[in-house]
Amino acid sequence: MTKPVRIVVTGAAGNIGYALVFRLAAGDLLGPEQPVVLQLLEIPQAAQALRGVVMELEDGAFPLLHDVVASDRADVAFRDANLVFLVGSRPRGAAMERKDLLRVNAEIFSVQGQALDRHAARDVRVLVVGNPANTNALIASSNAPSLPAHQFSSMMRLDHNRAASALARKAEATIREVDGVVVFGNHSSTQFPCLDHATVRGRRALEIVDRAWYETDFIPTVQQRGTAVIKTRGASSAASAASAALDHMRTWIQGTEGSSWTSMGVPTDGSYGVAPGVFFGLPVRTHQGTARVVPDLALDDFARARIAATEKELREEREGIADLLPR
Ligand code: NAX
Repeated sequence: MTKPVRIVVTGAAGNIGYALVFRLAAGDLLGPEQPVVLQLLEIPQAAQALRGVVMELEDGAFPLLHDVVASDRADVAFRDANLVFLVGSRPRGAAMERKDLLRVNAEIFSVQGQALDRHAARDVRVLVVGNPANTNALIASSNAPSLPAHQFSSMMRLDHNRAASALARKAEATIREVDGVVVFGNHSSTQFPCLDHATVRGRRALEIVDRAWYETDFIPTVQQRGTAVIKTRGASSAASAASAALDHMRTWIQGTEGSSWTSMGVPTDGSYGVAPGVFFGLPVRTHQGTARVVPDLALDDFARARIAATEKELREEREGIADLLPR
C-alpha cells in the first residue's frame, strides 16, 4: 500500500479547520490514490469540539483516511508531519489592540515553530493561514532553525483567488481564461492586488477593463473582501479560506505549469525592492515543493508605491515582535 502522507491541521475545530479537514480526508489535496493521516491540534478548551470533528470524520467513512490523531500537544500533532496547515490562532478580542493580537499570536507561532523543528519530517512544507499570517510565518520559520525558511509560506491565495474571480466577472470570462494576477505584500488591507501583467483570454487585462475601475473599485474591493464577507454572511470567510489553503498547498506540490505564476507569501530575497527579513506576497513559480520568485516583472510608479506601503506595514509588524525572533 502507498505510504500515507501525514497532514497536520492546527485549529482543526475552528471554522476554517472544520471546512478543511473533510476535503483533505476526501482526497482533494493529493488525489484519489494517496492515503492520508490527519494530525489535528487544538487547545485544551476546544478538545471536546475536536472530538466531535473526529467523530464526523469517522462517520464520513473516507476510504483514503488511514488514521486521525487528535491532540492538544504540539509534539504529538507534529510528529513526522509532511504537510502542515497552521490555521489555529487567537482571534482579536473586543478590547484587544492590534499589537496585542500580534504578540499573543507570535507566542503561539514561536512555540509551534520550535515543535516543528524537533518533530516534523525534514522535508515538511508548512503553510501559515492564522493571522497575521505573514508575520506568523516569519516567527514560525525563525524558530525552526533546522528547517530551511523556504519550506514555510504564508497564505495569499485567498486574496489571489478573490482578485482572479473579480477580474473574471468584470471581463465576463471564466477563471480558466484569467492568468497573471498577483497579490503583493501583506495579507491585510494594505495588500496590492496587481493587474499589470494579468491577461484575459491571452489579452492584457488593462486593455479590457478601464484603469479607473482597476484603481478605485477592483483594488479596494479585493483588499476589503474579507470584511465584506463578514458583514454579509455574519461570519468570516471559512470555506473559501479552506479552499484557498488547499489550492496553495496543491500548487506548491504539483507546480504552476499551465499558468504563469501564483501568489504566495515567501521569505523576501530583495526582489521588487523588498528587503530580506519578512514574508511577502510575491509572484512565484512552483515545482515539487519549491517556490521560485518570478523576478523583474515591470511595474510602474503606482504599483511601486503600493508595494512600498504594504512593505512598511510588514516591517512595523516585524518590529512589534522583534524580541521574539531568535538571534
Ligand atoms: P476560529 O476562531 O473559528 O478557529 C481558530 C481555532 O484555532 C479555534 O478552534 C481555536 O481553539 C484554535 N486555536 C487557538 N489557538 C491555538 C493553538 N495555540 N494551537 C492550536 N489551535 C489553536 O478561526 P477561523 O475562522 O478558523 O480562522 C483561523 C485563522 O485564519 C484566523 O487567524 C483568521 O484570521 C485566519 N484567516 C486567514 C486568512 C488568510 O488568507 N491568510 C483568511 C481567512 C482567515 O481570516
